[in-house]
Amino acid sequence: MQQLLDTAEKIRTMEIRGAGRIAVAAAGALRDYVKDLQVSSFEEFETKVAEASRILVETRPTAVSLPNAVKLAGRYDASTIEEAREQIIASANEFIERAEKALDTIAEIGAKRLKDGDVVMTHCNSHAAIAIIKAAHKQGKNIRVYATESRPRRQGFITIRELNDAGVPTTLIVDSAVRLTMKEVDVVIVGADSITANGALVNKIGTSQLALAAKEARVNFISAAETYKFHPKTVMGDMIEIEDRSPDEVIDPEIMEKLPNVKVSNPAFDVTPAEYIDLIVTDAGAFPPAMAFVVIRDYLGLDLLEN
Ligand code: RUB
Repeated sequence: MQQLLDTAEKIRTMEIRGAGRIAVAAAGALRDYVKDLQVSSFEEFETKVAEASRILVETRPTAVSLPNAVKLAGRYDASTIEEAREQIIASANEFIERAEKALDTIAEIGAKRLKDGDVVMTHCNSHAAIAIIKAAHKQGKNIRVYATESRPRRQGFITIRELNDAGVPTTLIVDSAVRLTMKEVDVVIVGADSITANGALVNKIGTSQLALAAKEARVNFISAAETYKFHPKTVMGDMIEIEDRSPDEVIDPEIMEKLPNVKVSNPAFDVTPAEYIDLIVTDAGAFPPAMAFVVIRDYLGLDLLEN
């Protein structure tokens, strides 16, 4: 259990972050927990797996990759402990493998949308978005990137390091420079934490500002999203919770102490409506956002709706 609790803590504190990474880490943690689980009855096994799944899912509320991963990794249809254990280990390994392959497929499909000489803007740090940029660069296309800083956690610094290491010419901008810079951009590529049944994109706070500026400048806006980032429960009308994080990420607590009339709001994600999105590049193909329900039904399965 300690290992699973450690992984949960790393997700909560964002030592492990990004929708894809937290999904893979959670699937691996559940698998390793089940491997060593000592119980005296099948009922106890079921209770303990459900409890471990809940702990992982409750670490962060917005990225649906997390509950989807835990459900897909935790799948079993067995009546003995040993059978169930084997099935969960196999399901988790299958999920992790699928997640890794998905990035390669997204890179391959997405790179076709980039032309030699294109200028790309990206936001925060998305492995799926970066996979596309790197693939196009590797194909010999001359790609330049504008990467936003992404306050308050500055995940843009991870992005510029990764692009630097790949040899992609990159310019860092502060978040408020997005609209001014958009006139030099050919395509925006961002990741996804969740995609709803009506094709809306939930991603790092500020993503919707890139989308607004892109629409105004007639720049294509693409989201790179593995199929496990589509949100099954939104089919039933469920709303996605936007994570509210600590004010300490935005302002030094000592400064805050001296400002008794000031509050800090620190929402971590925002929602970009479908009409601002030209294309969602997934491991099942590149679709317009209007196809989101079909992706949920055909590639995830509506059985994910069950608790
Ligand atoms: C990360 C973020 C990323 C998506 C997609 O937010 O919003 O754009 O998670 O990333 P945080 P990836 O840093 O708060 O986790 O493509 O790597 O899954």
